[in-house]
Amino acid sequence: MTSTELLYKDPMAAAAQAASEIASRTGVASHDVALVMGSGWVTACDALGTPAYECDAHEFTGFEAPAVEGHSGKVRSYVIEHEGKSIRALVFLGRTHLYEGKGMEPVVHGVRTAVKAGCKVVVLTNACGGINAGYKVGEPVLIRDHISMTAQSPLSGATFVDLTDLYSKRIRQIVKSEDSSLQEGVYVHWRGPTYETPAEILMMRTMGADLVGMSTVPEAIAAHAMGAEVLGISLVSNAAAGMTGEKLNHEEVIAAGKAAASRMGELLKNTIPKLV
Ligand code: 8IG
Repeated sequence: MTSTELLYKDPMAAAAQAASEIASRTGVASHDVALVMGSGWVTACDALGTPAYECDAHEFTGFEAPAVEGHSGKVRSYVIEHEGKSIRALVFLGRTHLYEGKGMEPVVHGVRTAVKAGCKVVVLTNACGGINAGYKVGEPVLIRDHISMTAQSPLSGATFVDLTDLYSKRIRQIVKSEDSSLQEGVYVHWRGPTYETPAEILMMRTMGADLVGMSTVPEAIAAHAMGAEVLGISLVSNAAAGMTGEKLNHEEVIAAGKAAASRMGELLKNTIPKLV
């Protein structure tokens, strides 16, 4: 059986296999915290220092080789020293999205691997559209709760997992004590790859949504179901459709990420040791 076949046939076995490969390749028997860096967040990693180990994600079981050469996700292992504590962070640069059409398994394989590798806390970052008019472009917002508009779950079978504290209140409080200017919001998962219409954004706003994006929710559910605590941080990269009269463009998203990278990097570096 190929590594991709194993991913679809037995996703937990594929994650356990990838985790043991990561342990032997990095020489770190158990990692403490996982970070998934979404678009715009990759440069925030610079604040974490020099990685102790880095390779292409597809070298591990269940992670697919890139469709376009040079666009592979990377896996890094960091040692973060802070106030006498030493934390091992497993960092995924880039993620698989539901809109790629490969199903749920590749979308949640990174976080499942991370939890199998020992991570008790999973930090999910993303770039998103801002629905709440109180947010500025370039502002990081903590995810307080979500609304799934994909009607898809990474779980199947009679696994009735409670999601009332999916985005850990304990962790949100620690992060806010580090930066009291951080706001919180409700994140909508939209499959994409198209952005929303203005009418869809009005619907979401009416439902109580603040942020909208195409990731994070399946990973949060998969990590939580395995017993990890989840932190979600969204970088507001554009005003959602119909909010300003402007069209959405990908360049704006990249620019917002670059502008906010150092603030977010410092935030991650200072908070991560306090989470575990
Ligand atoms: I960056 O406005 C980014 N990702 N669904 N809508 C959705 N995803 C996004 C958006 C947005 N901006």
